[in-house]
Amino acid sequence: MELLEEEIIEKYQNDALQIREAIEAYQKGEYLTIDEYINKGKDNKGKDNKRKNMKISKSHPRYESLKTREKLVAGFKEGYVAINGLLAQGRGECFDYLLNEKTQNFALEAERAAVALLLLSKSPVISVNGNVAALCSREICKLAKILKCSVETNLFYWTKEREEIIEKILKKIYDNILTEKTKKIPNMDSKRADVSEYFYNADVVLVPLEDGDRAGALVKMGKKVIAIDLNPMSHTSQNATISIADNIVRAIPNMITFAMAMKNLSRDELEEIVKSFNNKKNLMDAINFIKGKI
Ligand code: PTJ
Repeated sequence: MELLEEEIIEKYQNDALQIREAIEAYQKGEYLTIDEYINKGKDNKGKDNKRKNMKISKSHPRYESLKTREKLVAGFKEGYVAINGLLAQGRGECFDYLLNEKTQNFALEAERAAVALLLLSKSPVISVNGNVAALCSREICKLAKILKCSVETNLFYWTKEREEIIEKILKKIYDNILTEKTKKIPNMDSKRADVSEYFYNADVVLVPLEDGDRAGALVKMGKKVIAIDLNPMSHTSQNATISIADNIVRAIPNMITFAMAMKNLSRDELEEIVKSFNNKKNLMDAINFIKGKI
């Protein structure tokens, strides 16, 4: 491999798409900087001239899914969705297709149990990354308000700029946003380890759309972890206390409905809902459903 290609890989780090485009551009003699790459669909006034005629027809069979993609692309252009967030959505879509792009009964049960656990919690926190912010900031804040949860950003592809944009979006909607990252989750190397003291001490945390080592590390700290991940086989789904195999754009509105209906239940009733939920069985139901589709 030529030295410049190594430099490109070094420069773009984890961004496989940017690496490939940059190497191809370099081979054609037109090497792009990150800013040029991001702005190349814009005219000289910064307006998007590449996609402005793109309209999604409501009659399209995958209208909802295409609309969801557009939200992520908009978040990417606004600078707070990581480019890898677009890849993550593709990963999720593949599983959503196998789940008939619908909330299945096992997901609904997990959503109900998750709401019960959050209502029982003394110090619940909802974690928000770039994808979550683009797909459902408003709904996350609505759920947090009903359940009296704090909300905190947590980014895998961390940059100060992205963190600040997401915090600004959330603060416009909700007043309980935690921003001081003074603690580290033990035994974790990535930036995902950085959390507020409140998160560090939280008893229940909702961590949507993140796969890796954090859910396991949080469980080891003694926390109850709720995951939302379309892939029931992901590390996060497998490690969580309650794993919701559903698209976040459906899961959070369902949880809002449950929260409104359940917020006046007694602790005994909520405990009964949590006790009767079996996460291992629920995950197997999700995996068997997917198997049945293949
Ligand atoms: O904003 P950042 O920097 O924190 O980055 C966010 C992403 C999502 C890019 C980052 O957390 C990441 O790389 O995540 P992974 O490891 O790709 O895991 C994301 C998981 O979420 C995968 O298991 C997907 O199946 C799942 N997923 C993707 N989109 C959805 C989803 N689950 C539910 N609803 C979705 N819309």
